[in-house]
Amino acid sequence: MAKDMYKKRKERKEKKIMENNNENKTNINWYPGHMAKTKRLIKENLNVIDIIYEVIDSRIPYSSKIQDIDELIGNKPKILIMTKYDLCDKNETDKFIKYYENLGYKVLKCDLTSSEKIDKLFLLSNEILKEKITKQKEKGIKKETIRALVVGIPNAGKSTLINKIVGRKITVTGNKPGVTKNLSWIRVGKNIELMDSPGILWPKLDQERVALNLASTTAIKEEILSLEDVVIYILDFLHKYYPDILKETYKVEDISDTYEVFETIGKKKGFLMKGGYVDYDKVIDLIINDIKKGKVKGITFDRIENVK
Ligand SMILES: Nc1nc2c(ncn2[C@@H]2O[C@H](COP(=O)(O)OP(=O)(O)OP(=O)(O)O)[C@@H](O)[C@H]2O)c(=O)[nH]1
Ligand SMILES: [Mg+2]
Repeated sequence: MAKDMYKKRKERKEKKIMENNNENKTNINWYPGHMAKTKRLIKENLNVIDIIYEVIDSRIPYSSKIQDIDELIGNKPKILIMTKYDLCDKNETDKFIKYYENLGYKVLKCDLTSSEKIDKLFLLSNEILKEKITKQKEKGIKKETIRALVVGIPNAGKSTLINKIVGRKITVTGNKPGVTKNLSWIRVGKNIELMDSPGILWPKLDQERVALNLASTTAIKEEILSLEDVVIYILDFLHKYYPDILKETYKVEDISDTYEVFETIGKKKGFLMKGGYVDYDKVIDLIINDIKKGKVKGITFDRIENVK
């Protein structure tokens, strides 16, 4: 029964691949209305915003960067905040930090779950805005409040960042995309205001690898890519770049037969259905959750050599 199930799945997958090959490979055209709305609202609010805090996920330092962000935010001063640094492969992610710094970005890496304060963000913000504030003072304009817009893809940690800055849970967070629904101003102390925003993506997820990376880190929902495809991608990726993590976590070395891998993991975990067959869906959920909850960490899904 389990084998039949697997066969059916495999056939479905192969059919899908054939269809994709016939049609221009990946054609994931997914852009919900609320993202278009968020972009419009950001544009409308831009004139009162002094600085942009662009939040990206350290595990996908390329895939989580909104492609058309500069078209959206113009040439406003900005800081690139790399969250989840505790979960990434520092060696690989640091290459991206250098890359972005070379492009002129101010980059701040952080673990928002740690107790460490994030004062550096304000020092950096003041440093970046110093000239503007001085100029305005000369013109007789007293700048009372710095307004920062927090922007990024879904689930990157925007609301968690705001809670950390404020020092309490002022906005709702959650390990799934689409938690924040509206734009809202949050006052921090006397002279800083932050604007939280719902996650946005680019209209076309036209690079398959980017789409899979986003799904692997729970930035896009299941309806866009099947969890099974995502898990097969994760296993392949671990096998290629992190064989030790694969071996240590799942006691698996050879992944040439996905069916065997699911069997091995399922049996070890006791994910058995009636008749002793392995429940593949449970195996799939396990792997997705291990990445999502940071049980499997030290992984960066992007590679600098793939940046176009
Ligand atoms: N380990 C770790 N987890 C983090 C970090 N930052 C955020 N998270 C977790 O990531 C998940 C998503 O965080 P949110 O702040 O809700 O993300 P968001 O960008 O506001 O997401 P949306 O509102 O859905 O767009 C939460 O479970 C956070 O606890 C970090 O630096 N390290
Ligand atoms: Mg949020």
